[in-house]
Amino acid sequence: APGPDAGPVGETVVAELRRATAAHGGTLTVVDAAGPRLDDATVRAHDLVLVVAPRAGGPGQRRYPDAHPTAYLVAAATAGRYDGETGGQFAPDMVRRVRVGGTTVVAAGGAVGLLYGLHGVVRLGERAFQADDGDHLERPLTPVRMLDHWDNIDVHPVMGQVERGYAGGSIFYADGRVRDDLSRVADYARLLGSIGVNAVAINNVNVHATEARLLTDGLADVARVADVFRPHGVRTYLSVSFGSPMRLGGLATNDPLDPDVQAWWAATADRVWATIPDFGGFVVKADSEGQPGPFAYGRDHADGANLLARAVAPHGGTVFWRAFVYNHEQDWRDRRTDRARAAYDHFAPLDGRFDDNVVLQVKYGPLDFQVREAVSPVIAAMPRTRVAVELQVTQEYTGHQKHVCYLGPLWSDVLGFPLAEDATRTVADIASGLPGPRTPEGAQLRAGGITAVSNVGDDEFWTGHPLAQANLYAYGRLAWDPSADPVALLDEWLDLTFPGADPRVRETLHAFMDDSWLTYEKYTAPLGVCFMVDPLRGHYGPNVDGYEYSKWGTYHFADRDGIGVDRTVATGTGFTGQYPAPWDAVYEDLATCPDELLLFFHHVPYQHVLKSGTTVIQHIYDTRADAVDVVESWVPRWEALRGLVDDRLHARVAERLAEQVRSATEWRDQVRTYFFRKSGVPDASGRPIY
Ligand code: GCW
Repeated sequence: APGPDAGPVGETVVAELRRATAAHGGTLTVVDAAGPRLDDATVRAHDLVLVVAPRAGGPGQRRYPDAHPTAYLVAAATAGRYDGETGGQFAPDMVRRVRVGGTTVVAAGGAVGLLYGLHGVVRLGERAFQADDGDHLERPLTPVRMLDHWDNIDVHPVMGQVERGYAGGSIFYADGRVRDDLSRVADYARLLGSIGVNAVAINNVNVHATEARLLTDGLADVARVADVFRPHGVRTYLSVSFGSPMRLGGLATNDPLDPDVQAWWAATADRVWATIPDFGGFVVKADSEGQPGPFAYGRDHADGANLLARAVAPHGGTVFWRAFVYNHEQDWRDRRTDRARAAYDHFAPLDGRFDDNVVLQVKYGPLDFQVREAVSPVIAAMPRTRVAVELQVTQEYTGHQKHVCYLGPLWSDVLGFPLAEDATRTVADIASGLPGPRTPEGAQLRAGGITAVSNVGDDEFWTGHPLAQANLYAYGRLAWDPSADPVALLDEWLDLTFPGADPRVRETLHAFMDDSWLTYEKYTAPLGVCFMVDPLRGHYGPNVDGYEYSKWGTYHFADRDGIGVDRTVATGTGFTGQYPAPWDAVYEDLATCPDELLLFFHHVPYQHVLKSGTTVIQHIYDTRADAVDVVESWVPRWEALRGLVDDRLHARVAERLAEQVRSATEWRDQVRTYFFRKSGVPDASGRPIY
């Protein structure tokens, strides 16, 4: 058994090692610092030794370099022995992997680090045991790496059970309650632990009546879910409704300044933590798309967030307060209101007013998880606020897990974007509380975190499209290390998912996936103009004017002369003015605005010449047609892999590819035809228009 301090995560490490030795040979020796010394253990080549020792300088260290097992995994304070750089002070999630006398040693400051180190060894396989493997010290850039589930308990007639879910029903809920059998959740927890995700919110941010009760009547069930996540280092969170005091507590108001409301939240939080002592906290969508919030009481979002923050603070809880607040009842005739401005206009003035345990959760773009958006200026606008960046793994706007769309490159661009302080601090730096050379005095340097909407369901392949698993994988790995190369992460995923496969499998999947996000962009909405998706099919497939005359605030303004949204300060909505230097000027000026965001920031004539040398209209024609050619070329290549991958998986991907070709063709023909009809400009390539 592991040592007294290792806890449930330590037990997972032991279980993983037992599983590994059972599958691959060797034996596992577990040395408890409180038990017999390592000298007394019989250690042979190819053995694994797990040392769990609560104290630095404890027994069991001396002989590491002398015996020659395959690997030692050293947890807890003994890790200090291997830590030259920090003088023995290892954070629990810090991992060192080093070769000592022919043995691979993984040392970590705590059981969770050991778990990550162990999964790291699994990822590397043989390479972790090569003499020249070197000495690696790793720790995650940001302490909270979260997945949000938009899962409901009830099944909605149109939305299904998981809002924006494309992989079947919820893994958490069935038959109107939390599942009795949580074995699927246990597998999921293991997956998350293996990629370093350490927080999960288990219900939809749109909190409906049944799900609201998870916070009160449902706590025992939430505790069962938390028990399943805990052994993999994952903390459980709930999405809660700001309207809970009235809805659940029978109060007359939800006003954040009302003492009864405050007392209700405090008592509720007390019960939550009494039931689940390591509970993470709350995620809140307030005053957004119809959810209740502080505006109804004339209060602002700092009042609202701090109400919950003060209730959870005594327990070490955190409130993730979403910044996705905008007018979803806009009049399309109104050209001055710009949805892209909304989050900044609401939140930037509140900088400095949020309590320490509030994290403002900001979508990466100012609109809504589009395939191409500028990075949200809110992320840089609040130096005295903890900020988390929200990504979307579920493919709401990127093909519903019917299309191959590997999102690693998109997230890598976003997280690495040098947004703040004259481009000296990236989005990931801000989310991680890292200072830059020009970070202002008094800035809040506590990490917020990185979070994303999950893409899994009870589907046989977890994610509908089997290749969409790569997005879940890449999300975890990028949240751990935002500087990781997304194509290299795809290699890791391919190795782990198709171990020992014929080299053609890797080659083919790289050919499909590496640039699949850009391919998807090329057949959908052009040059950052966004949307053009079908409202009636949940944002799937083309409908160029689908949102043009709607209340949702997402317009492209195409007419016979041109297209795009003028968001300049000079002549438009003024949105570019929300960016720090140099981006305010870069985006304001047509001459410096990057092509891919041109129509996000500017309204231009169709004959406007891009930096690429082609006109906007010809770009629209060409890229849509070229992209469909690319997707079509995948079909025979996948066919050629029949027999080289699992048959069911092959069939599922083949079925999805056929749908991707159909849908991409529809995109191509509708978009090309639409713009020909609007502009009257012929396609110089002469390809068909209808
Ligand atoms: O992307 C939009 C979705 C909504 C979602 C909302 C949000 C959960 O279309 O389904 O609601 O964003 O992020 O809150």
